[in-house]
Amino acid sequence: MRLSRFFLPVLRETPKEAEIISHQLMLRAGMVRQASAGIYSWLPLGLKVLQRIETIVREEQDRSGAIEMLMPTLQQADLWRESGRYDAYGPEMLRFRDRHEREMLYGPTNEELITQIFRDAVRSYRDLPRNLYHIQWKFRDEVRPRFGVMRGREFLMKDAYSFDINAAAARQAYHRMFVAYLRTFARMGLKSIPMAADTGPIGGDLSHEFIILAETGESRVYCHADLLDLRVPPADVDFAGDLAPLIEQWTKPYAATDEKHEDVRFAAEVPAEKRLSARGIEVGHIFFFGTKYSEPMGCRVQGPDGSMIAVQMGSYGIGVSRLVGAIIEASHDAAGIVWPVPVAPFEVALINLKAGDKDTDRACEDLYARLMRAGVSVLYEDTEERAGAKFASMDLIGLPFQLIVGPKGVKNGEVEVKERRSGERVNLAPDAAVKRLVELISARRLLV
Ligand code: 5CA
Repeated sequence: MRLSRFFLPVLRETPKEAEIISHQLMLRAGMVRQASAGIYSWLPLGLKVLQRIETIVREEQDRSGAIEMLMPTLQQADLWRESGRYDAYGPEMLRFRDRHEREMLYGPTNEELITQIFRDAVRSYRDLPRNLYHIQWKFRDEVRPRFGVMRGREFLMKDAYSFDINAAAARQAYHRMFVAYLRTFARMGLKSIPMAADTGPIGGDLSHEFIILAETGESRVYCHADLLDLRVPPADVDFAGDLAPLIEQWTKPYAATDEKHEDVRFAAEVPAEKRLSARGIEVGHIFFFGTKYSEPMGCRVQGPDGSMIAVQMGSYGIGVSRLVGAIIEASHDAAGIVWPVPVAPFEVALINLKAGDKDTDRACEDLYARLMRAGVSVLYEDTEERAGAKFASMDLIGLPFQLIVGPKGVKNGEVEVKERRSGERVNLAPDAAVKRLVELISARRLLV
C-alpha cells in the first residue's frame, strides 16, 4: 500500500478525551474515530488489525473443532422472554420497536438465539457434540463506556456455544475452548492467565476469565506467579484426546478475579514471593451453565435409551475489538505502538527519505515490488513529508520493521533495516535487506 493513496489521519497531539495509552495511540495512529459514546468507526489501519485478530481467533476456533456461522445483530424480544432474561438483563440491553410495533433488541449476546436454532434442528444425541460460533457486533448500553474500544457500547465479540449430551462431555467441550483460548492469545503475543471468575448475567457455576496483566486493566486479579511461565499447548495438541491433565496444570495454581478472590486461601496456597496481585484486562470469558437455557427453551434431544434429555451447554466469548486495545496496552513505548508481527497492520514500513529523487524512488519501487513478491505486507511511505515527520509517524503506527532508503545510502548501495521493538538498525545492501526482512518476519509470524 502506498501511503500517498492510503487513508491514515495521524494526530500529532494527544487527544484530551483519551485516558489510557491504548486509546490515545489508537486515535493518534488513525485507527479509530469515535462516532458517539462507546461507538467507533474503524479506519483502514484499525480495521486491518481487527481483521488479523479475527483471523487468529477463527483459525484456533476451527482447529479446536468449533464451526463458524453468523447470527444477526437484531433479535426479537419474545425469544428472550422464553429464557426469562428479557426482564433480567436490565438497562444494558438496547430495546426498540420496529414499524409493526414488534419489540426488538440489539443482541448483547446470543445464548437464546443459538438455543432456538439448535432446538429446531437437532433431535438425537447422535448429532452431539457440536460447538457453533460466530464473530459479530454486540451492543451493551454500558453505564460508563470508557477506555476507547476496551469498554465500548458497540463491540466485536467471538461467541461460541457448545451442546453436549451430559455434563462430562460438556466439560470436555469446555476444556477444548480453554486450550483454544490459551493458543489464541499467545499467537497475538499476549500472556493470558485463566482465572476462576463470576458468571454474572450469563449464569452457570463454572467459569474462567482470560486475563492479560496491565496496569490500566479494569479488574483486580490475584494469582500464582508461576502461571506466567507455563508453556502454551502446541498447534498439534490433540483436541480429541483427554485434555484434563493440561487443564489441571493451568487451573491448579491459584488464580482468581476480585469477585472470586479469597485472601485466606491465597495466603495458604501461594508462597509470599510468588503472590502476584495486579490489574488485568479480561480478553475472554468462558462459561459452563448446563441446562440454564436448554431447559426453559425446550432444547432436548433423544438419548440412547429413547428418553428426551435437555442438552448441556456452555458459552465462550472473546473480546475481538477489545483485543486491539489490550495488545497496545501490552506492547508500546514512548514513541508509539509496537505491533507483534502476527497482528501488525503491515509488516514493513518502507520509508523513502527523498520522494521525487529519481534514484531513491527507483530503489524504493524495486524494494517495494520485491518485498511484495516475497509475500511481505508493506506500507510504502512515498509522501513528500520531511524525514523527521516520517520517522515519527512510522514509529507511532508501530509496524514491526522499517526499511529506510535515502539518497546517500542509495549512492553507496546501502539501505537501513530497523526493528521497531529494539530500535536496532543495520545497513545492508538492498538484496541482503530483503532477505533479512523475509527471514525475520517469517520467524515471527507464528509465535506458538
Ligand atoms: N455469552 C458470553 C460468552 S459468549 C458472554 O457474553 N460473555 S462476556 O459477557 O464475558 O463477554 C465476552 C467478552 O467480550 C469479554 O470477555 C470481553 O473480552 C468482551 N466484552 C464484554 N463487554 C465488552 C465491552 N463493553 N466492550 C468491549 N468488549 C467487551
